[in-house]
Amino acid sequence: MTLPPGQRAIASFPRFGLPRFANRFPGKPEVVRFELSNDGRVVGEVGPDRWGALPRTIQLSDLHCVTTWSSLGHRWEGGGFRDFCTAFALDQADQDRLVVFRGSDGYHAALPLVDLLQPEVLLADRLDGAPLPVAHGAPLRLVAPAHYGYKNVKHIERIEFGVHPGRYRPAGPGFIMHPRARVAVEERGVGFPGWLLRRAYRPLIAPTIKRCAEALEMYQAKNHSPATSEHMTRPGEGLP
Ligand SMILES: Nc1nc2c(c(=O)[nH]1)N[C@H]1C(S)=C(S)[C@@H](COP(=O)(O)O)O[C@H]1N2
Ligand SMILES: [Mo]
Repeated sequence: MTLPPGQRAIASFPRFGLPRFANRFPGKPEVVRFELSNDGRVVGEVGPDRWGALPRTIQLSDLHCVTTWSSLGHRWEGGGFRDFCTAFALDQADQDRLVVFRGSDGYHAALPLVDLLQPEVLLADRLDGAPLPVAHGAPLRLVAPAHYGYKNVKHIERIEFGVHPGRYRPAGPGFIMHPRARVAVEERGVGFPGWLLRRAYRPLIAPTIKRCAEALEMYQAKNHSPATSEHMTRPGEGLP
């Protein structure tokens, strides 16, 4: 089996992300609830009822992190993105416009609508036969397997349609976030060749995995026992 250029398979599926978001967790990971906006106007909220009424789909795919690790063969379940757009009558006319996904940890990323309307793009609430765990983006995450992990936003709390490309500022330093970040053509970043970014990123993998795992352990120690479920984090709690 061939991996995309510059990627290496790892046996595990680590929690991963920009270190500055590693200590932030969703307030209510068991409930899908997010806000929808179009062209800057809030058009409504999608809660468990509306979400539960959508057609469901299952899909197998690999996650490719820009730092070069790939985790293979995950079974995601949720709503197909195209079905989602149809069900909510979202404007699909200008496919160069961005859709911005915002996570409750403060992270965000955007893709042009044209990339999101591909059949394999999913809003996932289940992974490998179980509810999506916090480590991998509960309650809801984007699965866009043709794009690097950094476009696959976890803990979604807001989706913004119809955003003009000139109006969106990426979450990290500019060179990190390619507007499309297609794995097959190695759009790892902006302004630097893929081979250089591979070399720069590889040493960051092990310490980032460690940092993300330690933060998750602390979160679980605080939140996981039923006796303390009253103390589930509220939005903003525990932020640095
Ligand atoms: N909300 C949020 N989504 C995020 C990130 C993050 O830090 N916060 N990191 C991204 C990066 S860089 C990667 S590689 C993947 C990792 O997904 P995983 O933790 O399920 O392995 O999530 C992406 N989505
Ligand atoms: Mo990543």
